[in-house]
Amino acid sequence: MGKPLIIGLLIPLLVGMLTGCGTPLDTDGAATSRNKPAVQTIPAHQDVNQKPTPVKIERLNDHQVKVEMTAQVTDIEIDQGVTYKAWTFNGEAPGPLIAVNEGDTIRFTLENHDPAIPHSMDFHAVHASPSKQFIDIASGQSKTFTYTASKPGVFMYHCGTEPVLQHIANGMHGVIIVKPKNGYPTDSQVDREFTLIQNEWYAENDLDAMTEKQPEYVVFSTKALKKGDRNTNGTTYQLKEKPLKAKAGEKVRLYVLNAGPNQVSSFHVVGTLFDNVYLDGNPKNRFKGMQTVMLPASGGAVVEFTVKEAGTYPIVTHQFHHAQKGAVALLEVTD
Ligand SMILES: [Cu+2]
Repeated sequence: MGKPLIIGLLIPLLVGMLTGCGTPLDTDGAATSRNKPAVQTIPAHQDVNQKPTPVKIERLNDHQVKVEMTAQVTDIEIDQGVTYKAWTFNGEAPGPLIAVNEGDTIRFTLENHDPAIPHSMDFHAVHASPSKQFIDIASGQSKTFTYTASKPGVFMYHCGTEPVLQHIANGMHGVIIVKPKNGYPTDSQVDREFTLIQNEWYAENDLDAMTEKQPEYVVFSTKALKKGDRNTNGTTYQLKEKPLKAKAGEKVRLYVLNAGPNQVSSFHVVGTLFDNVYLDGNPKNRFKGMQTVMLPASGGAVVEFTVKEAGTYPIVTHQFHHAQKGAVALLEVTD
């Protein structure tokens, strides 16, 4: 090896050491900029607090349903005394419950009332081309889409606008129940039913915290299945302070969804075993005697259990660091 070659190799190395422009630093720099949030705060949202807009669900005929929703910015209480400027569907977080029948065609309209940014809708309950049917709707615009809910179950819906993590974590998620054509085999045994949704809240609109998966709170909420049911946002311990109620000996059904966006739910009801679990709410996915149901982010289930005697039954995610952050509900059972 001649001198010129050694010098040729040494010079760039020395220059790199002196200027700090070596390969490792370049790689680091690139990784950091890739992970930087595209949007950190939206100054245009600062003074916006749009009051909730009731969802419109109208049956057009035996197999067609019209659903009209809004994307909007609304303050949501996520913990006692803690308000979050949430990005929402209809001013609720989680968004309103949508219930349709298996085989229904959904004529869905989303109006974007957000003064600053686009939003969209991704229904997990349908087969659709995302690049045509789940597209962004600009601020102040509205669009209508048509698709069919061909499979029964308990499904997630969410905003799919980039960065998706930020839109979901800021509140744009909810549950759509597609009722099975022939019902569940256990329909006649069920005395009481509720919905229960788990989701995480991060430091307000902080995409770094969302990306690092460090939730401030993990919460349960319930959405009204029928008139008179409660309809809540995702707030810590609210269903512990005001429990769900049942009578001793009853069979209770829960439609559960883990909206995430990042964490798994190990869904468990203390003091009982599940008589039946229908994973993702499909009657064909039936399991017996389970203690805990694992719900991936976006996963749903129908769970049924019998409360044999009076008492207070905690409903938790058995990932207890999340129970510690707010994900505990109670079922109060009386004689
Ligand atoms: Cu959005």
